[in-house]
Amino acid sequence: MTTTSATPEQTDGFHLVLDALKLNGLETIYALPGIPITDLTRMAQREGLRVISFRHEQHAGNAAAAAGYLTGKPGICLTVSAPGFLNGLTALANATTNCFPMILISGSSEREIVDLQQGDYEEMDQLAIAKPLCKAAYRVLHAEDIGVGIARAIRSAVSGRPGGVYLDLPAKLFAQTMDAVKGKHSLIKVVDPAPKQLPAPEAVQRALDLLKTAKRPLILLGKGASYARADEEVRALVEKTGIPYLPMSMAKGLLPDTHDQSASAARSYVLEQADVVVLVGARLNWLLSHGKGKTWGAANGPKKFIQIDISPTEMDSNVAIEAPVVGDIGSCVAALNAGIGSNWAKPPSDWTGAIAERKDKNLTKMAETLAKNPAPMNFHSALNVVRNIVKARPDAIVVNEGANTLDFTRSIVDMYEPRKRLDVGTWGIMGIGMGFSVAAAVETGKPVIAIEGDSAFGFSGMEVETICRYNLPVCVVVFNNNGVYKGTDVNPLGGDVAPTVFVKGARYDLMMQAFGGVGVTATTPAELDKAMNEALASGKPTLINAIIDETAGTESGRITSLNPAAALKK
Ligand code: ADP
Ligand code: TPW
Repeated sequence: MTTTSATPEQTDGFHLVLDALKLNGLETIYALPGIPITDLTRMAQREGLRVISFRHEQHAGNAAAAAGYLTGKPGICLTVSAPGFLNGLTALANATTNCFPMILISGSSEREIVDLQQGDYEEMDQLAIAKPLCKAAYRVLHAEDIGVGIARAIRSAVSGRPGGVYLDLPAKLFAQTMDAVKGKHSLIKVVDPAPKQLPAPEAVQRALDLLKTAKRPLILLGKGASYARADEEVRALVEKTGIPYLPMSMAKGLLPDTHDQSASAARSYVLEQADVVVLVGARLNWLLSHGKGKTWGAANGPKKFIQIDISPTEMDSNVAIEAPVVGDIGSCVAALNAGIGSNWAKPPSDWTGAIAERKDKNLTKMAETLAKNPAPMNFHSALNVVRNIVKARPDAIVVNEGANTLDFTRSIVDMYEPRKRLDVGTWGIMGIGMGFSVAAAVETGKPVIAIEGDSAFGFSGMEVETICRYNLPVCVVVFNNNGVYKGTDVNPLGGDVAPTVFVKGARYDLMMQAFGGVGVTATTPAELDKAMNEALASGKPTLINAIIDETAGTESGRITSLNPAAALKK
């Protein structure tokens, strides 16, 4: 091995990295160039990989995470050292928290200098910093180990519970050369990167036995079930058993939200009343009130849980799991389905009937609210438009963030196909909007509709330039109510405006126009409908500044009770 540039018989670190990615079908890189990876991005493009270049690494990282979720292959994010790496790290940690597979590849300084803290350009011990924030972290020091490094990163990202992986590539690695034939042989095409994990037959039987005793069964589908791509198996489980189901936010559309057995419109009732709950790729975390308390009808006694998950340590994380079924969702659900014959007793009609009654009542109430046409628009009248657009274009991908904007979109906009809804996920993080939108458009070629609170949009707003640069079919709708949550807070002392308030009447539409996209302001549902339809028909990057009543909505949306001050008010 030498560090001179490669001759025709030789290859180098740059090419080995790119060849290893290509060999494993990883052909899109979400990146932000700079020392030491600028040439890697140029060479990647020359070698036929697609390089999507961002304005901030967090959004490149979010794009990689969304790509991982949408394709089941690890999304690749490439950054420079120290600050670029740190900017990407939030996305890596968020991907890991959400069980999305991605690999953050960052250039770094040489070990000799970093370990003696001698003050290199953008010096940082990146590997040590990344380790606690992701599923696995590796560094490659020698060109001949690049193949192994990338293979290990791929396996770590997608096998078992998926997550984020960090791969540290010191600058000098890229310029190392080695014999081209030996280099080629050093690369690994990963065989079966996410192997099936079959559940034990006795675990399946235990689950079936418990399910048979249920008087008020419920199936809860999480984003793990969407990710698993076991769409037909999941549908068969729901339909063969006749059990009502609830989708978590990103599991909406795994079965169409309009499905007869969807209990979404009777959510509180079914969570409170169910006696046996089947969790399919959903954790009993804060989003499900930890499986405890009033939400779960604690007064009616404890529930019994069947939990299907690939991670054995997820079991009993919050409450006792009576029947754990550990394995991949496809295999687990198939095994359960095999034990559910045509003579399976459907749930008692007093249970399904009570749910249907509540659903009818709530859906009628919702229809009345949606039919109103207040001036200015509120969340409901604006989302009624989005609801109808998505109904007409069920293949479009909906990206969604904000507080009220998130909660109302989730409950009002029905989804019809699997993996069409991307949102703030397990952390409730703001800033995923434009990164997720770019990846959704790039990976699927489908239209993307991003429904964004005005605060939420601000976290990634500069990436509208990226959307314009790559001419992506993304329609961003900013729900502009002049602030975080609402625009009505007042500083009691005068002077500066309140911390939650923005410039009134901000023209977000001009941001898109600045880069050659379409920017429109919509003050009525009719204007919003027209602008969205035009965006979908043209496929042009579009930003609609939708003016929403600044008094509409509530503090923190539906999670007001998590604000520490709420405890003081009790
Ligand atoms: P939600 O937020 O929708 O409730 P979570 O992110 O909390 O969903 O839970 C997803 C769960 O799905 C995780 O516990 C993860 O281990 C699991 N999971 C992800 N992929 C698979 C798979 N292919 N098979 C089984 N479980 C999976
Ligand atoms: C990384 C805290 C949660 S929701 C939100 C913030 C700042 C914005 C709500 O206002 P928006 O929506 O978007 O205008 P709406 O519909 O209510 O008007 N930093 C990060 N993540 C989170 N979750 C926050 C801050 C937060």
